[in-house]
Amino acid sequence: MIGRSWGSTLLAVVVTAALAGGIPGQSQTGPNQTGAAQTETALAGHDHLPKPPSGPGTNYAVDDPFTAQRTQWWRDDRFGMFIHFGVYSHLAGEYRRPDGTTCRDAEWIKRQCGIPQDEYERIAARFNPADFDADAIARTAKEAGQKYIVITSKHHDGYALWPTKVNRWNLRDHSSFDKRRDIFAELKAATERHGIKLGFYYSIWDWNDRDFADPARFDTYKRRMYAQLKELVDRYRPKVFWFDGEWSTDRPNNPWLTQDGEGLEAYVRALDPNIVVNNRVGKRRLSDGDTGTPEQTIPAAPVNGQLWESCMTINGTWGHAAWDNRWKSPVDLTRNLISIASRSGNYLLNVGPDGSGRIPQESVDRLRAMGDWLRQNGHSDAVYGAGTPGIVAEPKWGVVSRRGNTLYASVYQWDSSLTLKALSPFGITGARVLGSEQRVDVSRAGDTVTISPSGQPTNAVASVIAIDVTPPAEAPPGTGTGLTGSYFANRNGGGTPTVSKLAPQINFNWKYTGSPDPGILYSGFAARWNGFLQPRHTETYQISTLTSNTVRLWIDDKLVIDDWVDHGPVIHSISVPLVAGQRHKIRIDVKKESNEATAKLLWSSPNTPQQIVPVTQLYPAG
Ligand code: FHN
Repeated sequence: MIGRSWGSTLLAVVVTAALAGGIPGQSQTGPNQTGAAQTETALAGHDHLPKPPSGPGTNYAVDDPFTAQRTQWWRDDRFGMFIHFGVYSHLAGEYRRPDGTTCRDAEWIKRQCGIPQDEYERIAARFNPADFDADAIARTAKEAGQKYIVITSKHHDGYALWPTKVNRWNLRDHSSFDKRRDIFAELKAATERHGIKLGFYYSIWDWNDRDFADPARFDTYKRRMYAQLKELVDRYRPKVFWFDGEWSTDRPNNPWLTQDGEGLEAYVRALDPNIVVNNRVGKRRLSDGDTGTPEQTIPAAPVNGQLWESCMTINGTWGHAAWDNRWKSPVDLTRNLISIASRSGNYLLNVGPDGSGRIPQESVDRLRAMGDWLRQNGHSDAVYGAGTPGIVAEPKWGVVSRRGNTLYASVYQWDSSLTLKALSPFGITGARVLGSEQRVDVSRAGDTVTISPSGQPTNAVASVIAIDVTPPAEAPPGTGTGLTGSYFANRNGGGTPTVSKLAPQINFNWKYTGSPDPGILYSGFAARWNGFLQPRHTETYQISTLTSNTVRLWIDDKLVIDDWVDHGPVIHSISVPLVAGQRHKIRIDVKKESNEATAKLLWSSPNTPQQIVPVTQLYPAG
């Protein structure tokens, strides 16, 4: 791409230029009367832009999102509120063209209905969300049981909902709204009052910024984007950045590349290492960000290789559309939540406030109904902090989640005899229907568990039967220190390693510009890890490698994964019976041929939630 700079180069440019007291902006027409001076002023104010790590020796994998303290709240909370709100909300989903015809859409209405920029600016000038009530919004989320909120800070139309200084295309500078108000500051205060985390959606794709569509000036756009993200962090300390608009498309052309995602992710983590970042920071892959983003769909099983969150509309549109009455039922919405939690996922359920800033009553009613189920009978134990059971298969009559050594069978189709398929040995010490005194018998014959409630269901959405189980004792944590790492400044891993050092975990995301060691160029290298893997349970483990480029895995001298062809980020998995406490020999070979390099070793088992294999369970070669 002409004039494009990659990853760390750009970051250096952003830091250098800002530190030099200003970055040349692009004077633009319209509300973006972002004269160079204003851009420079706005960006020069960021003269302490963090300088993210980059270059040889950089590992962009900052931790294991499956187990990091940083993501613990996200993995426990399970249920969030998505909010799509902006100028498009003012149109309520319908645009009447000058010729009298009408066109319908929601947050894409400017592009899909061909609204000229000057006309859209006139519409924006009338936008006045005077009824935006942050406390009411936070209370609605709380009553629903939604533990975090992700609100659109800037959607594809480029319009910012906070008083950004990077341009004038925002709620403060281009609307009929009270210029003394800052709805994000109000929402930050309200969510804190109600114990709800706040995050921001931010669209990379920008229909408004002239530099976005110009390959020669895309970096100028990126500098503005970086500056806006820093404004959001400095002003509101978000817990989540939910990026979007990363896909290749036109009108305008979207030149976003995986290299851009590498730089953006590093930059956001340098702004605040605690922020949870979704995979649309890059190209929506397993090696991008912390969380996967299935949209309007629910994976049928736990996702291998990445935390995940299903985002979904509560009717049929993200932004407000007065004509959209495709409201999902409270039963379906609640069962979606329970099913998602039983597969170790999060549910980000959307509301689209209208042009005045109010959440439609139909949404409020459905969210309250979901909260009612969660509050009843302690049902929330089946969701918050719960995940895939591991030791039983998902039944047809409902779903099963697990917290510690309690299973929560959420029964959609009640019956006096409910069977489960056991996937590993475990005992049963008790069972109870939440909210009922009825007797429940649970028995096991082979791999069939039979649950026999004696009474009636307690709830039309889902009745929950808690079952206390006793899995086989696990071996104590190991005393491992990691695998022996051999790193080569060549692509074939031949000869003497350039660098040898202990690898506490196999959790490497070198991407384009990183490498195993400062002495190894990122243009091409090879790596080998040898040693022993020690499980804590005697059961069948799913051992997975998440790699970009090539991978070979041996366990007990048997080649079990072999993909020696240069590939993009993919996960390979193998089921292997392992013995608790026993040290199983392991060897992993990878090489970087081109593009980006990633190498992660994960495992899961009926009693081991998915994670990067921990250091305590890895031992160096002899
Ligand atoms: O184009 C957007 C769309 O408007 C909406 O924001 C959804 C929400 O995830 N994301 C994009 C479509 O994938």
